[in-house]
Amino acid sequence: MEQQPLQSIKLTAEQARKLLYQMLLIRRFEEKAAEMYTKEKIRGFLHLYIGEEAVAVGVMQALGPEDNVLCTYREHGHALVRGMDAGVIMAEMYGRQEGCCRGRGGSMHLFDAKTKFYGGNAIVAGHLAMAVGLGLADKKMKRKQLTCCFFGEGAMAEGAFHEAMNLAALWQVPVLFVCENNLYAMGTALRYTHAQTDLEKKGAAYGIASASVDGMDLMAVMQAANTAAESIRRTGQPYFLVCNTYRFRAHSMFDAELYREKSEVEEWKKRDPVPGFFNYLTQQHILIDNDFKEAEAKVEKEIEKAVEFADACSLEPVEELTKYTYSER
Ligand SMILES: Cc1ncc(C[n+]2csc(CCOP(=O)(O)OP(=O)(O)O)c2C)c(N)n1
Repeated sequence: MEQQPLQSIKLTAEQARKLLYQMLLIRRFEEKAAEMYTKEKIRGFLHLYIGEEAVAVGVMQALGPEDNVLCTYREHGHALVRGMDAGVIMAEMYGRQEGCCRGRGGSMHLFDAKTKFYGGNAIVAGHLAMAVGLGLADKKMKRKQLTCCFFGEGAMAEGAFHEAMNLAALWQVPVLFVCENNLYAMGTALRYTHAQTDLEKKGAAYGIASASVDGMDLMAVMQAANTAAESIRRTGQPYFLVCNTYRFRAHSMFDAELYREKSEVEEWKKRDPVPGFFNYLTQQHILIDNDFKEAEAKVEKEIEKAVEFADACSLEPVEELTKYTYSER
């Protein structure tokens, strides 16, 4: 499907500052998380979103507080943009009881019912079925909201993806499927796992309205997400959006990155979505250099506050560990 021209979105300086803040917040939060991981304050798994920020920020602008959001385990950025507190997220990653899941979920399982942020899901493609369920519930209850489900292209090689797409199309549920195509599923390149590498065609094959967009370009993602959300709200039918992006860091903190050339990563970094967006803003005379400095300073404070909060949080007492489980047995 053809994208509409980018010029159709005009940003005010205030909107531009908010978007720039969100982009920088994700970038710096993730850098800090990596640092805290090497200091062993964060343990277990940690998957960074650096390089992919324009997707979460861009898509989230098309959503309202009533909409449901589901993500993969690479979800810190989405949680931040959705409005979860950076300190509470950091505390969760530290495994502290003041975290959003009392430290029991960690980095991969952020969850916040208040902002309708339904994970943080570690099973590849598992949450697509949940998204269809949420969409079906909303449809049956005649609620107007939509469900937005982010997933990697690796999920599209799973049976659960095809089952979810089939049911979404069959039941006509208001779900926005957002594929964050960063070209690699752990160490496996797209071309080794997908017979059809034009991913948009997989949504279209189920009769679902489908489109692709440059996921390194925030303005383009916003435009595509607006079109998608508008289509779902108007028709009540699902929509499939592929955002072509790239992760600048390793799959997780345990990855020697032997499956791709450093030169490839450097090539993609030339299209870094954070400076890319800021350059667009200055070229369009929407913001000036000082706005970038101000956004950086504001983000730095926010992150410092988050770390201070997490550092001051406590571990759950051992005798409480079986609390909040489904069964006492
Ligand atoms: C059902 C299932 N199979 C395998 C895994 C192991 N695994 C964790 S991440 C991952 C790669 C997923 O890649 P992709 O969906 O492209 O997302 P990305 O990590 O690139 O954001 C795999 C295979 C898993 N978590 N769940």
